[in-house]
Amino acid sequence: MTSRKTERGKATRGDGRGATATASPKGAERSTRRNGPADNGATTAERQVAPEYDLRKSSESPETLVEFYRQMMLIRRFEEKTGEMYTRAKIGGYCHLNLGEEATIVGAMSALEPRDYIFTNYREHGYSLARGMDPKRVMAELFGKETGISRGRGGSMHLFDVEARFMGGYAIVGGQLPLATGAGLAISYRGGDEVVLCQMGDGTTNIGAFHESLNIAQLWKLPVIFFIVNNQYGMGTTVEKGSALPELYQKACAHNMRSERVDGNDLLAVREATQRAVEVARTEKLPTLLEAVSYRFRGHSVVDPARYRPEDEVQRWRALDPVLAFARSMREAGFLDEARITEIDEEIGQVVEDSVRFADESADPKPDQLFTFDYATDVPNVDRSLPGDHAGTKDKEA
Ligand SMILES: Cc1ncc(C[n+]2csc(CCOP(=O)(O)OP(=O)(O)O)c2C)c(N)n1
Ligand SMILES: [Mg+2]
Repeated sequence: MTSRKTERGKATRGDGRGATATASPKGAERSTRRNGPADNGATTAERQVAPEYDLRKSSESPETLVEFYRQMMLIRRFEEKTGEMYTRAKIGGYCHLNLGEEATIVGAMSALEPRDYIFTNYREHGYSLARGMDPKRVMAELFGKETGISRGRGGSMHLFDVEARFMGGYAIVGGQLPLATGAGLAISYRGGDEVVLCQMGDGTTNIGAFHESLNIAQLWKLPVIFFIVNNQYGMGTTVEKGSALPELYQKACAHNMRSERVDGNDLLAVREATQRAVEVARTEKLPTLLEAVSYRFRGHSVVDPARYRPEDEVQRWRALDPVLAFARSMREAGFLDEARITEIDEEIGQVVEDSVRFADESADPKPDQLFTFDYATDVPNVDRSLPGDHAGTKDKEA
C-alpha cells in the first residue's frame, strides 16, 4: 500500500502499510505542520487542523452536502437538548455528548453502506443519528423508556439496533475493539464483503485490547476500520500526557497496518479517508487505523465542568466549530442561503422537540421485566424474577 494524497489535499496523509513501519515521528511532525496554524504552544493534534475548505471543488452534489449539514445540525441540536434534559433529571446515569465532533461523525458514517457494522464507545448518540436511527427512539433510550432503541435497558451508553447493524455503545474503555474484531472475523469466515467500523477515543489507544485487536485484525486480514476520534482528552488527561506516542495513527506501525490521520473538523476529509479505508477493507480484506483530530466542546460527561482545560484552548477550538464552518462554506459556495439555514434549523428543532415529547410520554419498562433480555437464551434453573425473590433457589428448597 503506497501513500496516496487526498484530492483536496486537506487531509494529511498518514502512511501506508510498509511505509508506516519506517515513518519517523520527525517525518510526521513535518507533515502535520504543513496544514496547521502557527503552532505556538499548540499540541501535535492542533497543528493538524486545516479549517478552510471550498465546497465548489467538492465532487459531492449540493443535495448531498445539504444532507450532511442537516445531519450535523441534528446531532448538534439533539446533544444540546440532551444536556438540558440531563440537568432537568429526565436522563439519569452516565451521559457523554458529541458536541464539537459532528463533522467527524457524519464524515465517517456517510462512507458506510447499510450492510456494514458499527461499534462505538459510550459517546455514541451522534453515530446512531447519523446511522438514521429514529431520534425519538434514541431520546427515549436516554430517558430509560420501553420505547427506547434498547427498550430502556441500555441508556445513553448502550444504544443498540440490530436492523441498523449498530452493535452498540460500550462503556468499558476498549471493550468494543475485541467485539468488532470478532465481527470482522465472522465476516471473513463467511466470505462476506461487509465492513466493520470500530469507533474509539484517543485514550483507548493506550489500552491492551487496542493492541491485541489491531494485531489480530492485521494478522488475519479482517475488514475492520479502527476509527480513533482524537478529541484530545481521555476524561481529564491530554493525549500528550497519556500516550508516549501522541501521533496516534502511528501506533499502526507496530502491527504493520495502514493508517491515516485527518482533520476531524473537515467532514469531507473524514469522509474521503473513511471511503479509502472502506475500499481497502471490502476489496483487499485489510484493516486500517484511521485517526480524526477533533475536540469536544464540553466536559467528558455532562457533569464534568472541564476545569482542566485552558480557556484559550477551548476558545481556539470553538472558533473552528465544524458545523458553523460548514454552514459558512455552504453559503460561500451558494448551496445554502440564510433563509434555508434558518428553515433547516427550525425543522431540526421540531424533530428534537418531538423526540423529547415522545420520550416523556412513553412508559417505563415494567419492573417484572427487569431481567428480560439479560441473556440471549434462558438460563436453566434460574427464574427471571426480582431481587429478593430468591431466583434459582427453588430447586434447593424443594
Ligand atoms: C477499562 C476502563 N478503564 C477506565 C474507565 C473510566 N473511563 C471512562 S471514559 C475514560 C476515558 C476514555 O477516553 P477516550 O478513549 O479518549 O474517549 P472519549 O471519552 O474522549 O470519547 C475512562 C478512563 C472505563 N470506563 N473503562
Ligand atoms: Mg478522548
